[in-house]
Amino acid sequence: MKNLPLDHIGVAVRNIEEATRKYQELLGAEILHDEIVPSQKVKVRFLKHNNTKTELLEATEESSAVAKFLEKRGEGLHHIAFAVENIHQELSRMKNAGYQVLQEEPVPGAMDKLVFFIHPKSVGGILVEICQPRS
Ligand code: CMX
Repeated sequence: MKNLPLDHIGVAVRNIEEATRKYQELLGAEILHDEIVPSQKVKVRFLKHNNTKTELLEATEESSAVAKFLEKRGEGLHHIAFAVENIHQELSRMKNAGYQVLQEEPVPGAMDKLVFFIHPKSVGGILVEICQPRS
């Protein structure tokens, strides 16, 4: 089995601009990419610091998973994302291994990737995203 590389860390924030200022001041992060992801009801900003990426997530609708997270838990670590080469195969493998996969099929995510998520209750309290570039 492959040793999956970290793709990014997702952080739920109430205000992307305010969070960006802190990450820039504290870590010297650079803005890499801004996007609205309708399927996830979020506005995201990817920050790059050296060879790591942080995805800041702001909810665009009250029904967004991120809005619910902020209401219940406040700002903080939302998910950790790992990159794969065959996302359909990984979804089946993880589901068959008994992990609570939250999508039947991979869905479109930010930065033109296909993604699926594994419930935090399956992974010691951390929401895990699995992603793969579409092209
Ligand atoms: N990390 C850790 N724990 C989390 C969590 C998270 N991100 N989100 C919810 N939880 C916890 C809740 O605090 C709650 O814990 P307790 O039972 O101890 O109180 C429990 O999980 C709730 O679970 P639930 O009732 O099954 O589910 P929710 O309605 O709260 O939704 C989840 C949680 C993970 C199923 C939902 O957020 C989801 O489907 N997420 C995947 C999609 C997503 O997050 N999209 C936004 C990001 C998109 C992007 O990166 O582009």
